Amino acid sequence: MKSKPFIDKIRDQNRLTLARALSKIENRDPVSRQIISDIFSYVGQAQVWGITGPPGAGKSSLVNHLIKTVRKKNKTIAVIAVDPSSPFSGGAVLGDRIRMQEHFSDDGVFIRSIGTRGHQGGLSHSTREAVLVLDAAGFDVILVETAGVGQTELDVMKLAQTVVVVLVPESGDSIQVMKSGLMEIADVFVVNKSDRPQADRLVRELVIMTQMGEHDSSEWKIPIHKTQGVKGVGVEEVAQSIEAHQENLKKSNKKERIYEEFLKAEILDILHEDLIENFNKLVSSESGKKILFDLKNKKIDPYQAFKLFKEKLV
Ligand SMILES: Nc1nc2c(ncn2[C@@H]2O[C@H](COP(=O)(O)OP(=O)(O)OP(=O)(O)O)[C@@H](O)[C@H]2O)c(=O)[nH]1
Ligand SMILES: [Mg+2]
Repeated sequence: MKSKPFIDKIRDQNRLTLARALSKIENRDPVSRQIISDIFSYVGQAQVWGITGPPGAGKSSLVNHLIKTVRKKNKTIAVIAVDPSSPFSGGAVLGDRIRMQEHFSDDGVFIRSIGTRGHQGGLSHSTREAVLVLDAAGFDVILVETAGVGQTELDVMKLAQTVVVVLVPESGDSIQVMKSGLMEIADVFVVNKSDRPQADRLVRELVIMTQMGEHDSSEWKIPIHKTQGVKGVGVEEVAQSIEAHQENLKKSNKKERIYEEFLKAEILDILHEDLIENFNKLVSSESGKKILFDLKNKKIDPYQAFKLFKEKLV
């Protein structure tokens, strides 16, 4: 019996095919270009949620309960846990496995982690392409979780339509939130571990901070929720705010703009990857070596060398 074509297996949400496709993408295997080309006509339907915040804030615990709210509505969900520090992946990291294991036998839930595999800069590229594949596969919601507050995490969050920023009382005051760049990307704030002291103080600070950022009464007002991730307290309200934000995006045409930015970023990443690859080939070729030789001997300066490379690259 002839096996089904690749795209049909993706559309069937065949676990093995999805896992293999995502591994190729994660490894930046040249095959991933063909994968994206095969699936692209099916993308653009999914809601893409991002969840970020300091390590250990309780994001995965919250995601575990958010999955339940999505499933209650009979919608399907794919979760991508992005782990910049880990060269290992190909499955969920151990902690996530434990925290989300109750969903592993549910066909409507797909969980996968993505590490760097030594391609630090390519993490948002891999994650974006993973989102494209899962979108084409027909998942209603794609949830991307990143841990940390660095540039990589902020870059990855750019691909989400709705970003939930999770903070905890002990992660410091709101000044640190301002400095970390989380303020600019947050559509919904969550103060998790609200069973601990100081949670109310952080909420009050966030209320003041978000009000300072509002200029226009028609603008989206960033909601602030108190939660307890392990028990799921307050998660229903977070899910409602995410839905409200998605509605707001649709009404204000912002969803279109976010999608355009998403696609622009994809082209830019392809351009970057392609240039680097060609440059690396060229620099070790005979003509590349000649340019380097002339540069070393000061026959040309770095900008002239760049021009010579550029002529050969395009
Ligand atoms: N006290 C308390 N502990 C919590 C709460 N939510 C999560 N935790 C605990 O916090 C720890 C980290 O939870 P995770 O859900 O793994 O946090 P995370 O943000 O996904 O962690 P990383 O992905 O490693 O950054 C676990 O030990 C949880 O049991 C909460 O509301 N209150
Ligand atoms: Mg986690």
